Amino acid sequence: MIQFEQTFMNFLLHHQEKYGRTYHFLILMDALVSAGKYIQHYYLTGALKGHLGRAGDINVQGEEVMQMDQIAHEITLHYLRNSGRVIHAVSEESEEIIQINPDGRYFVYFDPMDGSSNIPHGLPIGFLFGIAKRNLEGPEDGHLRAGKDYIAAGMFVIPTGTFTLGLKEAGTYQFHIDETMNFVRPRQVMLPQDPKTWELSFNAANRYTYDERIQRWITENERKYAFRYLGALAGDFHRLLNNGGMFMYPAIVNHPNPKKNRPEGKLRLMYEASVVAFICREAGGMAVDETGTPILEIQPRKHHQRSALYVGSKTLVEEIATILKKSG
Ligand code: FDP
Repeated sequence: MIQFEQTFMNFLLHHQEKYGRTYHFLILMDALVSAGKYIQHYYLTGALKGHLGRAGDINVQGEEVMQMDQIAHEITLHYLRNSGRVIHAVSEESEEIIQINPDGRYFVYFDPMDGSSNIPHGLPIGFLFGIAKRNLEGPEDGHLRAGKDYIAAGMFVIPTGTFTLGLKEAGTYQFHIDETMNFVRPRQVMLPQDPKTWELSFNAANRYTYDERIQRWITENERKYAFRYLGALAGDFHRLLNNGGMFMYPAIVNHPNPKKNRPEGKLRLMYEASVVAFICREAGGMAVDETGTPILEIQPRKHHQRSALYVGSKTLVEEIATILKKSG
């Protein structure tokens, strides 16, 4: 018996109709989903083509390998340009802000290949993006948007073939890629309330470099939860959304080699932390930085700004925020 599935595009068309929205967003989303599929394809075949190597690697033909993160960046830019809807884009792979179309309607902030340590092994990586809309009431100054001003944020887990999309005040949905390369079977995701399935996710090797208050919290609470860490934000966050708990990448402030401290955190605010914070809010959770400030409230000062991140089930993140707000 054939099982007919609802496609992502069909889901989105109905969403736009229900909320009386324009077709412009559909065109932009079509571009991002096309990019997601192409990146998926290149990643799946990357080992055979020698694309999963490290920078400067030479393939069997003696040519310098084009790196997967660069390929993913080029693919995404191609589709964003083609959509005609994007004013400018910020990409992890480009030092400068990429000006595209002054008459566009949206700003797109993206990381086309997140979780680089997994690339040489073909293990899951992420393609993350946040979308904000231009000022439609008056002149647009192109300033960088805070997460609270995003209208949508999404995450492809590649090559697993899952796509998660948070839509402003309308929820978070997950889709799976099918044999025809369509994302299908929308399912609304809410973080589970019951702590039974909750997990903690952080790089345990960094544990003794965290602020003492965070170290203490870990010692007092870790036995209550299972521990999981893949080393790619998209994969770790995907688990978290379904199981609940907390992912954290705290500031590094007690490294034995002070030069290796990262008081601002490691993850990027605009296309990593704010993306998962937005998706999480739409799924009933929250996210804060090292000062306990909600990630979505942080106004970026620069496009590659870093931030510490605590994201997940509200009660856990609120507990951490209370600790972080008290002076050390
Ligand atoms: P990566 O450096 O491997 O690209 O921000 C990038 C990121 O991966 C996240 O995807 C991931 O959660 C984190 O950094 C992993 O960092 P550690 O290797 O320090 O744990």
